Amino acid sequence: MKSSFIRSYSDPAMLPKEGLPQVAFLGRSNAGKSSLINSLTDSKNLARVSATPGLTRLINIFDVAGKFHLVDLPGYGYAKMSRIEREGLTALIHDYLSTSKLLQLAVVIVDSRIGPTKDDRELIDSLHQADIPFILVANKVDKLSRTELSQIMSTLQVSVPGVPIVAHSSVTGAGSGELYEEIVRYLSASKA
Ligand SMILES: Nc1nc2c(ncn2[C@@H]2O[C@H](COP(=O)(O)OP(=O)(O)O)[C@@H](O)[C@H]2O)c(=O)[nH]1
Ligand SMILES: [Mg+2]
Repeated sequence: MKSSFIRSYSDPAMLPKEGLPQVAFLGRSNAGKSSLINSLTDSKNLARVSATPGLTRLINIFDVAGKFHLVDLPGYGYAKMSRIEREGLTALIHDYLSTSKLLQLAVVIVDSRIGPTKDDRELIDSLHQADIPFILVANKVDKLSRTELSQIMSTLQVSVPGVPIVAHSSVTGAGSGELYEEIVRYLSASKA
């Protein structure tokens, strides 16, 4: 799959108003978003995988196979961030979600070992309120036993009824094809 970095924006108002449909990737800092973007696009270093979380304040846009634009939003919920920084980040994310003309779908990445945090739930609430459809990714499932996996999957199904949930691991590659299929299926259905 041919994917490429397009550019970074610090201000959501500068994002293009015309072009391919956008799929926004959102998640807590350290939930594995960059690794997931790499595994989804079959690349080693498209989105930088960081061992120092909470350092990205930019919105990065990638072209995925000429089919859609993947919008990588800054990770939220980083503990070492000041309150002001945290609020700025939340504002940036909400600005993007409420002003983007091309946003069609969001992908919310949750660390399956931790489950949905307060920040994850708040984000999910704002997606519901803004009527933005989303797919939920239970990430890092390589860290779970079968029992733990089925527990977290049912917890998630109960908390977001009707939302597709993909169990994913960047270590094993599990779920990455499924996520891609879900995205493309959603985009082609909404075009019709
Ligand atoms: N076991 C495991 N570790 C992962 C997985 N995805 C990411 N990680 C690790 O989690 C940390 C954060 O990953 P990163 O992709 O930078 O997360 P981001 O902050 O959400 O972009 C890194 O140490 C990764 O190696 C996964 O699927 N399984
Ligand atoms: Mg990252």
